[in-house]
Amino acid sequence: MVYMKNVKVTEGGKKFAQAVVEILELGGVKYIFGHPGEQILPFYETLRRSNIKHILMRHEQGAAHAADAYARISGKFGVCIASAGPGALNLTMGVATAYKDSVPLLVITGDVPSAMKGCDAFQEVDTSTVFEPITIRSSNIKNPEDGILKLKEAIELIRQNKTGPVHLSIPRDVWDEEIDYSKVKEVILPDQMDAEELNENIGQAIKLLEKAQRPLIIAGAGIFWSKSAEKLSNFANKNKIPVSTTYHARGVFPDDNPLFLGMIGVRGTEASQFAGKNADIILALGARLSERTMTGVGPCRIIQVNLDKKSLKGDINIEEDVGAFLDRVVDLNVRDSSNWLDELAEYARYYEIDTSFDDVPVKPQRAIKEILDAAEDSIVVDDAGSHTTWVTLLQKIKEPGTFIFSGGFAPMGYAIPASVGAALAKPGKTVVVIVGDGGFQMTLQELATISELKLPVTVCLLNNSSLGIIKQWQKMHYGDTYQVELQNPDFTKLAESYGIKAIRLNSPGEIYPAVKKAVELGKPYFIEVVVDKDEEVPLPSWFIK
Ligand SMILES: Cc1ncc(C[n+]2csc(CCOP(=O)(O)OP(=O)(O)O)c2C)c(N)n1
Repeated sequence: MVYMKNVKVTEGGKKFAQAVVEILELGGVKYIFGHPGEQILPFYETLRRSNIKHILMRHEQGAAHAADAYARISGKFGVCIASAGPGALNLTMGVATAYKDSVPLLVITGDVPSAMKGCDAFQEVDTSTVFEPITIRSSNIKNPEDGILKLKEAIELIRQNKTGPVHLSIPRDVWDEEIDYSKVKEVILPDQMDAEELNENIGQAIKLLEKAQRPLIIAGAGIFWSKSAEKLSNFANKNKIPVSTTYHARGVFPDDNPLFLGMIGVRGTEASQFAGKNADIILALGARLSERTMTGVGPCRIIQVNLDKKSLKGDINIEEDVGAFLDRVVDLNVRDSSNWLDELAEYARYYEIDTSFDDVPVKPQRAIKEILDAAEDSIVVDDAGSHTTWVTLLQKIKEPGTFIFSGGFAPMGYAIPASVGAALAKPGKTVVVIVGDGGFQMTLQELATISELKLPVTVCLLNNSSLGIIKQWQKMHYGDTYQVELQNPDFTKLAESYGIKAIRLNSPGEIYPAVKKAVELGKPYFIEVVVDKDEEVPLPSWFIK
């Protein structure tokens, strides 16, 4: 049970919209990413006079992706808003993306006036039913008192547990209603795992870890959310336990630590795959153990520590923040496992990718290597497509929160709007976007947002005139391609029309200096690289079905 202490609301004759703004201000919200509409206008009117800056995205999907990226980079929760019906439904792609990767988001949508609900009113849709499967909680607000309670609960849920988006749907009339504070109930969050069960499971986990002969830690993004990267390093170093990370957790354990084995799962390194298949005990910390990660895991006992109850599937489950768990095991001493470490030393922790091609059109792996080298001090935001594989295989990550991508839901079109949230989350840091020509055309309208805010975002568009990864799958499964060639516009002219400086590159030697220069300028910049349309990404044998 958790009682929310930190958020107070000034009492007396206050409209709900005003109270919402005050609660958000007190909750430390600096930015709200959104797009207005009739049913949320009272809230916009109040926002106009607040300290919170509203970022006008050009599509609600962009608002959700920007808020998601803001959260992923800052480690705080993101906020996105939209109007009723179409506005709300446009948010869903971004909300689902955040849900899949357990990103804390507060999602607020307007709704038709209470009296019209259920009357098939203009723009009416049962938003909560739509949002229910893609949020940890979705509520229809009935009155201001209920709204205050649900908002405080939402903030507390996402701030403390950080396991996904919470949605509130607020009818137009409720925004303007005055609150009767005597009717506002106390916030009570559902209990987490029963304390007795938790202690028993922790006891069992410690016993197992103490006698492990071939232990492996799988570190997930929960380490980032709980800001426990240092605790993880201390624990692994002290006990000499090797560490693999999931796709999302890249950066939570230093690439240059000899205990680091690289990523595990579908894109796993040799060392991680071997360790996962041969470990006797796996300690999964803040990882949801998706089917993609589990392709790298063999028969063994799994201790899973995760605040997100829905992801617990280990032999011993500990529903707890990973940082709190690591505090509990600080004195633990596992057996000497030097034989196991010697065995693992035989296997590669990095991918061997040849990028030395000088061909024109440029090979995508060469282009991406040049871009990543030039972006080494920037936040890199990646989209979904064949370029994602090259980025995954080539990128070395120094610290958490410097690389984000569209994750477990993997929508094309994530990267451009996400760059807006990423840039605002870390002022002073530059952002480099890597996106394909297909994904770019799904959310390119956010170039307007980037340009208007003069954000230090360099967009690197890899133009292979096709939906590259789908083309590759079609060839592999059906021997031919269908509906995957793209007739593209002149991308540089398009970017220039948004007021963004743009260039097109055709040869490999031009890429590094161009990206470096763009990053140093610290202004919106657009670089199109024309790449080989027939180059395919390597597929690991366990990925080919
Ligand atoms: C919104 C959405 N629609 C469809 C897909 C399926 N899909 C995944 S990657 C891809 C092609 C991406 O093409 P492009 O952005 O040009 O990148 P490339 O593969 O060529 O590097 C498609 C259609 C998806 N992930 N998301």
